[in-house]
Parts: sequence; structure tokens; C-alpha cells
Amino acid sequence: MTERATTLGVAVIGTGRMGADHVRRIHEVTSGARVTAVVDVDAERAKAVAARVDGCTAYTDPAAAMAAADVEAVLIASPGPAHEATLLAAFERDLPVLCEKPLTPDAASALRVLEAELRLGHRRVQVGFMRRYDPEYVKLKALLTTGQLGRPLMVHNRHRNAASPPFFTSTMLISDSVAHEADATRWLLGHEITAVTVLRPTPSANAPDGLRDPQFVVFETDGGALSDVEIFVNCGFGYQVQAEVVCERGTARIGDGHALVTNMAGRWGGTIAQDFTERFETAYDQEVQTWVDATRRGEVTGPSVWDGYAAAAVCEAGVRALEDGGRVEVELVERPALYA
Ligand code: NAD
Ligand code: ISE
Repeated sequence: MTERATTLGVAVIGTGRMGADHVRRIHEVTSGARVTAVVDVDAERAKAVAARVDGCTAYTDPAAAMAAADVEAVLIASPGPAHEATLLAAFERDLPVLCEKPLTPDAASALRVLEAELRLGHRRVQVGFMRRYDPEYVKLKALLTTGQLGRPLMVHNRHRNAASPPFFTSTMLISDSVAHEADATRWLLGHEITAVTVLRPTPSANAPDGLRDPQFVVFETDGGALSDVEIFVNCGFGYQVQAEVVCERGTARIGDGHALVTNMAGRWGGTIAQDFTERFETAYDQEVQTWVDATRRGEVTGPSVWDGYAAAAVCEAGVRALEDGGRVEVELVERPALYA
């Protein structure tokens, strides 16, 4: 494939927390791309974000932005329920897409997206499971791949947010947050998740009224491993994502945040990141750069629509387990050859 000579014109759709951060990233950090359009149903927000970038036009309709001559690729950062319509519109123009996780919030809509990409006949989408680009997760995956530790038996994940946004619901702890561990577990182990159990301790007094926070989720995999997730989105003290893989001959653990340890006045310690933009800054930078580079080469790499669909199916089983209690099996269609 020949690499394109000009920079890639990107439309960023959704200019909230994540979208505005991606606009800044493409403008200031990423090479080979420029933001030529931003889209938000909130016109004032779109205009305010567009004003930060020379030559960027604000739109309220994703289809109008995709029709513009200077838009060659699309980064979707609207809320999960809006992703399907935007993905299908991008497929109509055969535009390359980086779609924030979750691909969609449920398995049926994710399957419709998968079927639409299959009709195109080629991959068009990289799904925003950015942990696959985080240097610590990359090291963990590389170590597991060497086989030195033997067969993975269990994964212990902790996923803590300082506070949840006002719109957060009990099911979103699974579909929006644990979606990351569904993907990380599949990717780290190379297994599909076959069943989900969700246990619910008495909610924290610091959780908003009615929010089932924290939750304890257990995945079973087709490789005979277990992966558990503590999801706690109002822990108060910061943003923490940790993973420990227990194997037959040893264990490996990431996310302790020991990059800087201080000793002072009879105490030792460090700091804890306060949000995802801080903890995963390098991962987002790598994710977007990888997407731009692959797109300019005419390729699609990284987490696929299949990965997005599989994570959505796991989360759907998780939401049922949360609501009804007990263990719920994950239902997946057969994996198409496009995603082999
Ligand atoms: P947000 O609510 O801060 O922003 C969403 C923006 O999209 C809002 O400005 C809203 O007006 C706009 N919007 C809503 N519907 C739209 C539509 N149909 N077309 C265009 N714009 C629309 O949400 P957020 O926290 O930025 O999350 C956005 C996406 O990013 C979600 O998919 C979320 O799961 C994902 N996210 C990923 C990470 C990560 O770590 N990878 C972190 C946070 C959010
Ligand atoms: C958010 O959407 C993210 O993706 C963050 O990475 C996660 O920590 C948070 O819980 C989600 O709401």
C-alpha cells in the first residue's frame, strides 16, 4: 500500500469529555492528521471546540460532516447509544472509523454493525479499547505471550473511578465501565468469555441514591480461566485500574502506579491519577496515532468490530446477571472469516 502524501482530515463526532480531548490530541500530539470537522448535537459546544483549531468546521449532523470534501476519516466519541447510526452513515461513504468503546451498548445493535461491515467486505473500524495500547498492558500481554509464566488460571481486575458522572446508571457500571475488562480479558488471555456472574455488595454510602456501586463481576472463559472485576465508580480517592494475572508458574501485575515513590518526613508514598485522561494519556496517544498511521497506509488494525460485538455480548449477559442474579451464559454468533 502507498502511504498518502497529505494529512488525514478527521471529523470528531461528539465533543464532550472524550471527544474534546481527542480533538486536542489530534491537533497537538498526533502526526499525519488534522481535525477538519467537529460534530455535536449541542451546537454551541461544537462551535467552541471548532474555534480552537484553524480550518475546523462545526456541524450538528454527523452525515453533513461526512459529506464534506475535507473529511476523510471519522472519530466517534458520542455516547454509546448514538454509535450505531453514525457507524452505518460512515459505512455508506466507506470512511475509516475510530469508534470509542463501547462499539454499541447491546449485542443486537453490535451485530447489526458487524453485518453492515461484512456487507462492505472489508474492515473499516478500529474500536477504542485503548488499554491494548497502554505500555503496562502491552508489557503484560508480551510476558504472557512468551509462556514463561505458564498457563493463565485467573485474572484479578480492579477498576475504580473517583466519582461517576450524573447520568451514570447501575447497568452502565457493566456496559460502559466493565466493557474494558471484557475486552482486556479476551485480549490478554486469547479466550472468549462464556459466562458472567455479578455479585452485589451493599452499595457504598458515597454512591448516588439507587446506584449499585460497587459490583463484583466474574467472567468464565472458554480456556478454563476465571477473570474477576471489582468495579467501583465512586471510590472517592482517584482513578485506579489494576490487573494481576495468576499463572501456573507465577503471577504478573500492573497498575500499581509506582512510577514515582517519595520518602519524606517519616512517610513513603506516591500520587494516584484522578481520571482516565491522566491514567491512560499515553494509551490514547498511541491508539490515535496507530489509527492515523494505519489509515494513511490504507489498512485497519487494532480491536475490530468482532471485538466490539463480543464485548457487547459479554456486557449484555452481565447486565442480565446484575438484574436477575445468578450466572448468565454469553451468546455469540459464529466468528466470520473477516475477523479470523
Ligand atoms: P460526554 O457526555 O462527555 O460527551 C458526549 C458528547 O456527545 C456530548 O457533547 C453530546 O452532546 C454529544 N452527542 C450526543 N449525541 C450525539 C450525536 N448523535 N451526534 C453527535 N454528538 C452527540 O461523554 P464522554 O464521556 O465524552 O463519552 C463519549 C464516548 O467516549 C462514550 O462512548 C464513552 O464510553 C467513551 N469514553 C471512553 C473512555 C475511555 O477510557 N476509552 C473514557 C470516557 C469516555
Ligand atoms: C468511561 O466511559 C471510560 O471508558 C473509562 O475508561 C472508565 O474508567 C469509566 O468507568 C467509563 O465510564
